[in-house]
Amino acid sequence: MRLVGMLDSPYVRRVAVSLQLLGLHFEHEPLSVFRNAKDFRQINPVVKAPTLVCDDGLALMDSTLILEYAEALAWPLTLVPHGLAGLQRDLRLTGLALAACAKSVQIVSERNLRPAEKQHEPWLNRVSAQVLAAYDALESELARAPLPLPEHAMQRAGVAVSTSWHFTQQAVADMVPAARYPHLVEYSVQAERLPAFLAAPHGDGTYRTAEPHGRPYVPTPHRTGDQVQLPGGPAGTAEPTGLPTTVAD
Ligand SMILES: N[C@@H](CCC(=O)N[C@@H](CS)C(=O)NCC(=O)O)C(=O)O
Repeated sequence: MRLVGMLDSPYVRRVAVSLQLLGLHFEHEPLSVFRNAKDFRQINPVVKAPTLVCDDGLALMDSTLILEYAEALAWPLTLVPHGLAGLQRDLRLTGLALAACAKSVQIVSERNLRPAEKQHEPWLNRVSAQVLAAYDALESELARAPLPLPEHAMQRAGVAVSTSWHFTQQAVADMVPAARYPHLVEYSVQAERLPAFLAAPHGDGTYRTAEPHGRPYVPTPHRTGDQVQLPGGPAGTAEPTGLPTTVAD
């Protein structure tokens, strides 16, 4: 499998981290949807990051749909919680995180792609309010009931929340003051220490699959009651190219 897209895209990073947590091997091609649009188009004419080129050559897009495919591949490993209440909370947090992510990306695009004289302040204000509303809700959720410590359990919502928060802080921190979100900050700090996150650092780097040893985290198998044999998964290291990070692409 090949994951195409830059790790300065929160969606690409979400997929890279999740694939690793699920123990799925993949190669990473850090193509930019802007700077490498021509090459990207050869792989996926729609030029959307992330794109996952499956082993049979079919290209999937959209992080949520790619992760649905990954979950099917990784069975019985999963990042999705069992039980209705756990699933509901996971969906609530993941939805908020993806909304915060989408609105953060819109701010980056407005600032970096649109000429200054054409920027529309009412639009920026609207989007900024949406980002803050999403993070306010996430902060309340974490204050009310903390997510499990990342080193003990990292599930779909945990990946979405931490990759989204990290992206926002890297790209539009001035719009979302960290001091207002202590629970999110603490959760993100812990998540970013996990090997799966360290292997996919925000920026222009390339995720690389490393030796299949040292993966400290084993996702929850689907069948909790059974003794399910969990396959060994890869750990990763990334080698940043040192190129400057510009827009989320
Ligand atoms: N909902 C999509 C959003 C993906 C997305 O918007 N990716 C951006 C990069 S951060 C992209 O492909 N931008 C190029 C474009 O839309 O033309 C997902 O979850 O994958």
